[in-house]
Amino acid sequence: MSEQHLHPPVSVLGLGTMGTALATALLGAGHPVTVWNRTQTKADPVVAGGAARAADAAEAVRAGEIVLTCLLDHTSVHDVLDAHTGALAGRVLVNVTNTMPEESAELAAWAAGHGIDFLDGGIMAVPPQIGTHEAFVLYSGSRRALDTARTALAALGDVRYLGTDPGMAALQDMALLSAMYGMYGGILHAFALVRTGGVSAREFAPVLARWLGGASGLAVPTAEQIDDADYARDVTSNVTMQAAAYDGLCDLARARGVDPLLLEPFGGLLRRRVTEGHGHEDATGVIDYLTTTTS
Ligand code: FVH
Repeated sequence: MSEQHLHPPVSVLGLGTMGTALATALLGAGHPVTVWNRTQTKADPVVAGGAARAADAAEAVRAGEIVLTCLLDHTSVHDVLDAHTGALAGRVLVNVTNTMPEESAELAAWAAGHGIDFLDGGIMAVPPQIGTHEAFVLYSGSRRALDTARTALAALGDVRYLGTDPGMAALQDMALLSAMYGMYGGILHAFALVRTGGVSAREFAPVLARWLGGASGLAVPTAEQIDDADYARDVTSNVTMQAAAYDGLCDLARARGVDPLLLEPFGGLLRRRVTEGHGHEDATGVIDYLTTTTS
């Protein structure tokens, strides 16, 4: 197998914090890497690390069998690539810029219209995790693009392909970020609460991390209740009990001078489940207030 086949040349367009981490990981895995960034000086560290500097985006596109875009948003992807569709034709374009599912679908249609093999990616890692076992990246779109780029993409993190729907990676990326931010709000509230008792964040962090690690186990049984539409199965903590306890959380926060604004909405939904006759069920049924679709 040729060196070019084992380590296809990759061009990275966009050298912000994440793009720099991606280019560095690709270099570390032995790929020839060409880089371009709007503000040229940001390329200096990866060029010093062995990447080739492209004079402009067109040169970068031409240098890569695989073109990886890591820019600010959907608009910036078009800003950078629209003038280079001719050079992109026949190449694999992997876009790991955060986009909404509809924007990913738009990019896929745009790419198809120009003969570009398109894969959309959602990076589930922060820059220092890139290239470590902690990183995984969701991909969706062209299967052929995935097959061509797979060895290069494996250098960035675990490759998780979600199928040909180009918006699927973005949808699941947004869902995971939504879950993370919900959790992060809870973490900040918890730190604020213990601070009222003189407990520092550093002191509390280990037990909080242990608790959250265990709480992640909720995902699977909750999923089973949702998919089977059976919120009364295997209930260990009924909603009536949870709503009462939850009110206590908000009351305690107020009494301690901590604003429960991040907690209150969920409490209202728990109470509504009780009022509407679901007090014997698990809290999972709250999902029915969040969505009008069931599939
Ligand atoms: N950093 C993170 O923790 C997250 C992890 C998950 C994935 N996100 C997404 O990755 C994309 C890039 O994020 P980033 O952290 O690298 O962001 P910045 O450091 O702010 O770099 C932004 C780059 O985009 C370039 N850029 C912006 N607008 C344009 C434009 N109109 N034309 C050309 N380039 C543009 C910017 O260039 P410059 O300002 O240096 O000239 C940077 O290279 C992002 O989608 C995250 O959501 C990161």
